[in-house]
Amino acid sequence: MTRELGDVIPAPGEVRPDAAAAFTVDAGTAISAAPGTEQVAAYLADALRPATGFEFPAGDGPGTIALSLDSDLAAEAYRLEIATAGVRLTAGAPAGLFNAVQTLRQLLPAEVYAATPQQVAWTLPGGTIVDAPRFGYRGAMLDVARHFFTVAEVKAFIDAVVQFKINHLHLHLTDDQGWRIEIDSWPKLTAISGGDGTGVDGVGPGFYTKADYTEIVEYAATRFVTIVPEIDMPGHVNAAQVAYPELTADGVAPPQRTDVEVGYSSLVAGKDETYAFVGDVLREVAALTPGPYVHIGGDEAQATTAEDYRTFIERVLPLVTAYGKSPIGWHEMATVDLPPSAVTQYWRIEAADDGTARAAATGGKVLMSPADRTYLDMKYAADSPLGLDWAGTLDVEKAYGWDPAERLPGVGEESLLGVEAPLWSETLRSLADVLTMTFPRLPAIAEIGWSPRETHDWESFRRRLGAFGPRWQQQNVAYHPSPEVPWAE
Ligand code: IFG
Repeated sequence: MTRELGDVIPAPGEVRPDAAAAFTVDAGTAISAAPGTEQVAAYLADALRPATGFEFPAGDGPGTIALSLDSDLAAEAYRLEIATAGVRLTAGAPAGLFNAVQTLRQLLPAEVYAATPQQVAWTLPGGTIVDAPRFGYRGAMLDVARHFFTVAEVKAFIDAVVQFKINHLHLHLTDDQGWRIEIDSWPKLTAISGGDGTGVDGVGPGFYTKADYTEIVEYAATRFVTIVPEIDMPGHVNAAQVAYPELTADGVAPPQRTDVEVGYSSLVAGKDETYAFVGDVLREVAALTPGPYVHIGGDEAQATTAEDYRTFIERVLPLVTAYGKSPIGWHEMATVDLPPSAVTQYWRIEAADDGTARAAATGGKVLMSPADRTYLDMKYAADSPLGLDWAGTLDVEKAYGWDPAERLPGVGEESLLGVEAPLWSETLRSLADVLTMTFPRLPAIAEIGWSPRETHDWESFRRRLGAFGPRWQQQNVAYHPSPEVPWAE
């Protein structure tokens, strides 16, 4: 049965249904790509061909799906017009057209995600949608240090999350249990700490060569996703110290760690080798990263004195900006005076120090990831087999039921860069585990990041969410059948 024009996640800003204007895609439907829209037009054709079996030739005139750019619209904004004469996608830039395509796919029957031709009427509900994001940064984070995920798995994750207009992927590349990004000037980082026996429970070797990382970055770019690499420092560095003992205070390599403890390792703020190491790593990672951000971690530095922490962060921040990037750090970083380009990622649940609010007060942007609402590694319920529960359990309603502008006193709408849903992998062992923890809670965070506050409504969201069960089944995307969602058949 035909979808309703408003049955989209994230909820669009403006929905004007016109039931008399339904359009049916058929074998004769052509795609008209105005200059500058060719990449997205090709993506759209590739997305629709398998399940429809239609050719989608290039063509103009009535009955086409027409893509065009309109500089009056913001880059990620779009207008989607569905009429009996044809479909028009208009956006401020290709990224906005890509967002329009995600909406269009959601308005086609669930079979549109099938890998083989389906015999259904490909009818789109008539009307017009005008839409634009509330926040520019709508992110997911994948911890590839505790458990390594391959390039193919990361690509599959990207393809799943962009359907909800997520446009940043933060990769947590290094931690106590593993180092997952090749650094030419420090080869033992991956040779040893990306090797056998690394990861939680020693589950596994794995690291991205520079070519692998570039393959991820380039694939993400074709989906208008910005990659944000994280090198976690000064804590969470046991893997680096196993590989290079000169990074420790006593020059003795610590044992490899495969447990889930945190807060026991620290780079040495007073050693010059520390900054030679950090400088080389940041230089090489920045050179591989076209996006504007490099994340330097900064969390849980219990093994670093407050003074050493300050010394370290103050010496490292200029290295990030020297390589042309804006630093992001977990909010402990905000105990130090930050440059205006620095972004504070808020995560703790107890009343945090006022560093984040102070950073916001001086014009710094805040990325909202409160663990009790956005940490997708939290168990759905007490008896969930996967996940942790130190921030409490997290069901869909709790992931949906908050507003980032209301979370921290002193951090209002104008200070927010956006939201991000981190997925830590201590308890994850497969892509299916990743997807089960991600869906259906990530769509809640995606709607908070994209939709106007006045559209925020749990009953509407849970009803719209119910239609995605069949859509994830068609894609073989493992999802958790949360009992709070009225799943469609
Ligand atoms: N906190 C740690 C993560 C991870 C997480 C698991 C942050 C910023 C708990 N740091 O979250 O390394 O262990 O939920």
